[in-house]
Amino acid sequence: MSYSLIEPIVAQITPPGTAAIAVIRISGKDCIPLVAKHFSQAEKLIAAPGNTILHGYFRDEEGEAIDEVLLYVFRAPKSYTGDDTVELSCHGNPRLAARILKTLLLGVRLAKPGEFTLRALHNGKLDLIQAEAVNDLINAPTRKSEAAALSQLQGGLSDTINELLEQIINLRMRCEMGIDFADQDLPPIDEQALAQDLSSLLDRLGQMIASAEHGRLIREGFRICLAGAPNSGKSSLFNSFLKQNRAIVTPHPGTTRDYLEESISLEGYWIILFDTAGLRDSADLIEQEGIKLSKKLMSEANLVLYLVDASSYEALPELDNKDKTLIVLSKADLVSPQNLEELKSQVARDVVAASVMAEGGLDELYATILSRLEHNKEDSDTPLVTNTRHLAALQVCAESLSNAQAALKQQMGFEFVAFDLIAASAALEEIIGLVSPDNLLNRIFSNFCIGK
Ligand SMILES: Nc1nc2c(ncn2[C@@H]2O[C@H](COP(=O)(O)OP(=O)(O)OP(=O)(O)O)[C@@H](O)[C@H]2O)c(=O)[nH]1
Ligand SMILES: [Mg+2]
Repeated sequence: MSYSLIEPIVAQITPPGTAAIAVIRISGKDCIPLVAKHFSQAEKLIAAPGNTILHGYFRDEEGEAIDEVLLYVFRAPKSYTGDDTVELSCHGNPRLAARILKTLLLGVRLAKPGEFTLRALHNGKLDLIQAEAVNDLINAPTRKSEAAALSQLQGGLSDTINELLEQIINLRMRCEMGIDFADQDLPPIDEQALAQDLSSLLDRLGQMIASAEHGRLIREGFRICLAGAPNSGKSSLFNSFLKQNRAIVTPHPGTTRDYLEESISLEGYWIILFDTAGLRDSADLIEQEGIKLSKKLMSEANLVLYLVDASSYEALPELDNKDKTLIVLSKADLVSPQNLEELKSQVARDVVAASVMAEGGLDELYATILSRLEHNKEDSDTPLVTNTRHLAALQVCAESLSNAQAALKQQMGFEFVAFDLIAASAALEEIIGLVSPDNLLNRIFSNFCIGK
């Protein structure tokens, strides 16, 4: 896929289907006269300054009016793409919108997914982080992920990356002075200061990489697997989380055989919740398959809630994945508070009591899950890294900086330090899209919807 960056492109930017209005965007060189050919107020449109709205009728190629429309006129560079742009809103009848689009397509080609945003990138309206954030904002499933995407769109992460980039370039300049002017009568390079600056840069990068774990949870969701013996109350808890009777609940052990997956939002966090088949030795082939799946889901989860029925507790079984497992004493309403405390001390590890029957019976569980979620949260000064592409590049940058640090320490010569610093800055440049091979751009923008 190769892109011409000038020719006008067009797409419907509202979803298909019946609605109050539909909006069609056309952007690129000379797109305004192209629209004017079909607009009842052609001269007014051609003379219109940027940021104006015109009312009139859109006509087909025979001059027959298709619909009454509003045109939002944007002039370069003050538009989303940075090029001249018209956004046409018509009545939200899909057939009317299709006829208008078809008429415009006589003179313009259809935009590819993400192509408006790609233009904005090329015109310097956005950097690559911000362009990706546009897509994240459109697809954000919860409040936290919306906030992270918006902050990236506003340039929070870009500013930090640019600042780091500047610092790396500054270090490199200092090293290059050491190479180029070694034989001249200049004050020697302050190696100690150089080493210090390098190490504080590495600290900063380390914080950003640490924030990425939390960022990934926000962007990709936190996977919680409900597991435990049959009849321990997993499906009941699953339903309580969802606030609907999604899973079958019966007093018979072995009710759930296949797993169930649903998404919920907990305090703005995106949680992907799994209800699984109860774990036990079973001769039943179907149940065995279900148990295999339960174990797989447990190993892939970010958090396993291992339910044990408080009313019939004997001993805790041997558990894998201990770090990410939280023991839940279920059906807590069936035992006295005193017994519950005794059971908790018998379990002797991270444990919470829960009941789907008692009022507020899940409060402690929700609070514990939330504190696990916020465990890796960095202070708000560190911009959140949510994207795995950004994380990978930050890791390359950190690795190159540590190589530079080693080269400096071992007195290998400033050429070597400078070489590693170049690799470090190249990694950061790739994040903001200063050096982006076409295949990277194609991969990123092919995930966009048409019209963005
Ligand atoms: N009193 C009380 N009963 C509960 C509670 N949670 C579940 N139960 C009961 O325990 C029984 C089993 O509940 P389920 O949710 O089906 O248990 P499960 O772990 O999904 O069982 P399997 O699917 O067979 O593995 C049902 O009769 C529920 O009504 C609770 O908090 N308090
Ligand atoms: Mg069940």
